[in-house]
Amino acid sequence: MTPTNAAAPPPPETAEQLAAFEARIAAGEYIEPKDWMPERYRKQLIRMMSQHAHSEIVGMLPEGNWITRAPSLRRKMTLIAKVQDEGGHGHYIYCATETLGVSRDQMVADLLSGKAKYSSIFNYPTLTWADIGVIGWFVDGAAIVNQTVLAKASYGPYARSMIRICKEENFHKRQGYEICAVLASGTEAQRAMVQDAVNRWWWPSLMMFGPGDASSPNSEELLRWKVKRFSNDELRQRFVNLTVPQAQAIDVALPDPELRYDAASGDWHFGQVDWNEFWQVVKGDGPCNRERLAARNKAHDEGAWVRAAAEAYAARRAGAAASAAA
Ligand code: FAQ
Repeated sequence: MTPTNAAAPPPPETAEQLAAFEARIAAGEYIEPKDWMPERYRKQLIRMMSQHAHSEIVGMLPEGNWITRAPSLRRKMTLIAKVQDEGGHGHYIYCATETLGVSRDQMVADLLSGKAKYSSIFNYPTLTWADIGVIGWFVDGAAIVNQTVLAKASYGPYARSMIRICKEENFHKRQGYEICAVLASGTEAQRAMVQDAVNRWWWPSLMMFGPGDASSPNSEELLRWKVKRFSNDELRQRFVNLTVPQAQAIDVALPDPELRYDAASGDWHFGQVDWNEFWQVVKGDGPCNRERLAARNKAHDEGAWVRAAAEAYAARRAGAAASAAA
């Protein structure tokens, strides 16, 4: 027997529907929630956007860890604002994902059970204050490279959610780079601290762009449907090209002996990413995967009373509105 709450299976897709959809994509049109879309497009978007939203939420944890230990009031205020922004980004993207017919409860349940993925980068620990600078510089810097392009993704709600997010990420990157610049021009100990953080975060930041193009099963479809506009390797290269001069400007070394400028291509050639480490982290066995999931579950459990109170309030208001209308 079909469970009463099971969603009806989508009707079969016709060749005409698919052709009309592909033509809209080819013409550069945005696809909106009520438009017809292939089931596979909807599923790919739910996968990618929910992972993105989870990343923003889990991404609050490594930096949140330093709010109580920020070295000055100015730094503390900036960090609180940044971490709050990331929470906001998660919520925009969850809202945008809900337009595809998946509930927020389902997405959150998948995160909390460990079923859903989130960005590998947030499974690394923040050991010193310099890590906060380097996260802003590298992690938000990488996010900007990726998300500026997603602001032109073919799905309207996703593209639009990226516009404000990118503006805020720009501020995050600047504050992070400024922390690094100050430390890099400070005492010997401060210089050593920022260099150590750069050494630890550089390679995991390059992993944020996903596996190399030859090992990226989703890219072909996402590029065809203009959700992605550039491949994982193209965006990784763009990030390296942007970041090398920034490191040079503050006299910090990037931990890659193979890094060299290639005049012919105009690119900075870089060494081999450790893909074994990447897959280990993605599969749940990174330095902080368990800690991150435990923290999200604890926050969810401790927030149960807020959800219950909000529901009771909404029910009371609905009751009051019904009696006023009667
Ligand atoms: N971590 O076939 P592909 C931020 C998975 S936001 C974990 O290449 P795709 C802001 C991938 O899901 C950071 N898993 O996948 C911030 C797939 O598995 P599946 C998040 C990864 O989708 C800053 C499998 O590997 N940004 O940082 C990763 O075509 C500071 C095969 O990969 C976004 O999510 C990874 N790094 O390309 C917040 C941007 N890479 O699902 C707080 C949107 C790949 O088939 C503090 N997403 N995988 O089981 C994207 O642009 C794409 O989804 C990629 C991956 C590029 C991440």
